[in-house]
Amino acid sequence: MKFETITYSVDAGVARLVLNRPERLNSFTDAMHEEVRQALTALEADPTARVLVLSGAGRGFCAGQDLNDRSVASDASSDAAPDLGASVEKNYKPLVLRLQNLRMPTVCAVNGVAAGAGASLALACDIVVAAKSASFLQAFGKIGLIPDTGGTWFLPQRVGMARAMGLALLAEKLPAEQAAAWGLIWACVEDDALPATVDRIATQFAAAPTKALVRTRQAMRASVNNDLETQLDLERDMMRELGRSHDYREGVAAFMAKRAPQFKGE
Ligand code: T3D
Repeated sequence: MKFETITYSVDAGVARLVLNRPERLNSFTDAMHEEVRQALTALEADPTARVLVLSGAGRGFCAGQDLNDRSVASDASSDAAPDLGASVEKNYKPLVLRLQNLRMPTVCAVNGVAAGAGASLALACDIVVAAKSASFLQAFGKIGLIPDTGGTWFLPQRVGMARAMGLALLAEKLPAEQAAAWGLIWACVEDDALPATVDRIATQFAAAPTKALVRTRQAMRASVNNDLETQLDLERDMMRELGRSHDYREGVAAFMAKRAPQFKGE
């Protein structure tokens, strides 16, 4: 597919969506949101895709909303004042929900700074790997906003309330190494090792029992609101479903035969 602000491709089960406005640190315009929506629609309809890798072109991952993409009136009562709630409703909220509900795992390669909604976007992915020179910045506090795109949900859950509060209120860059040490992301690797590390994970996921991975994600996320008994019930129901799946039969058969499994993702 041909796009102006992103690139999108699928090869050997791996879908790659690259935010591609490097001169603006891949910040989001309305046009970019629209292209991301189109790419996700293509991805959802593609039976060959088994994993999504999200990354940014150039030196940054994503600087959140492009602050040039709208006129911000100095007078809040002016008709020209943008409705950021409408922007969140149309763009950022559906983006996070689509990623969270995707029928395949998602991997985010954070190659450089991830700021504002760009930081939240990374956290909306299942596995986040960052280059050592990358950083995470809750830039919202510097421009009079709150962490959106799920920021106020992801941050306290991943790093605890004290650190989440510090990150959001102080709006200081969190280096990737510290982000990994705090449990905000899965791993921080040397800059030149990022592509190979992400490729290794993507290749593994492209051959994995996809439905089981997606159910795992759903169960993990549901645990936030469930008591133990409800969670045990959920696990029972998912185990019942997966126990009837092709990939479970194949996984056990391959184990018994001491061969590599050929999962179909179903
Ligand atoms: O719809 C809605 O508005 C609601 C949703 C809001 C969600 C949000 O994401 S709000 C938060 C928006 N993002 C920010 O506030 C981050 C702004 N950017 C920065 O703070 C810094 O650029 C960074 C810390 C990310 C990186 O700093 P640095 O020094 O490495 O790079 P730089 O020189 O600041 O940026 C390079 C260029 O990208 C520069 O352009 P220039 O001067 O070379 O022509 C800069 O203006 C541009 N750029 C970076 N971020 C944005 C941007 N242009 C527009 N919008 C940006 N967000």
